[in-house]
Amino acid sequence: MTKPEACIFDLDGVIVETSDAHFNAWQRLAESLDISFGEEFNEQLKGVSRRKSIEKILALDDRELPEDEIQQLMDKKNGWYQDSIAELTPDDILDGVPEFLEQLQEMEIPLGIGSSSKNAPYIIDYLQLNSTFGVIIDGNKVENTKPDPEVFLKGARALNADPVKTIVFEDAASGVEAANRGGFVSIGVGSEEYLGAADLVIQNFKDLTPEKLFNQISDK
Ligand code: B16
Ligand code: MG
Repeated sequence: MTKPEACIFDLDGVIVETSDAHFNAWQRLAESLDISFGEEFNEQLKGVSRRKSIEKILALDDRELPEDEIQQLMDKKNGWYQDSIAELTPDDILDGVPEFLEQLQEMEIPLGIGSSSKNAPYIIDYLQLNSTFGVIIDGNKVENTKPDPEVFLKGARALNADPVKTIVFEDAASGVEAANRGGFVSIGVGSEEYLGAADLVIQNFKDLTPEKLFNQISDK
């Protein structure tokens, strides 16, 4: 692939490792309801909204709860999650990511965030990345959660980029599916086992340069 028109990054699991904080908070909540789940099920919670996540957890036990209780449970989980992310600093940006972003900026490639998280604005502040991304589309700005492509399509539109010529970086199967459904070039960040649907899977950003990556992407 030649130089893309834009690059859109998922946040949790791509720029910063907050997936464990989500996992711990959901597990703690599930335990309080006598529901248990492990890492494999947790993969299904990555990239999807808070609402979809609690629905999936309750469905594990065919549990149906009134709306006000569901709301209270989501608030409780979010409180625990917010406590743990309040400690984030720029040092928590994942290895290789700052260098990779800098090189993309030097190439004048517009950059955006496409996250399902309603906490994305706080995380970006803690990481001091506000000026890096021209466009931030998060869970507060979309109606449909990943795997719906809305978050990335809104990002591409705001960056004035054609999805076919835009790269999306994602750590979740739901996010890779969203990128593919939107017609983007999808890069899975993590394990081939869960992200095999991506156009290309990378383990992380360590020692990766934009040139190396673009060369590895075969045209769709
Ligand atoms: P919140 P991403 C997603 O962020 C997480 O992967 C997912 O686990 C979480 O449930 C979702 O955000 C909603 O997060 O409760 O903070 O609104 O990976 O799309 O950046
Ligand atoms: Mg993610």
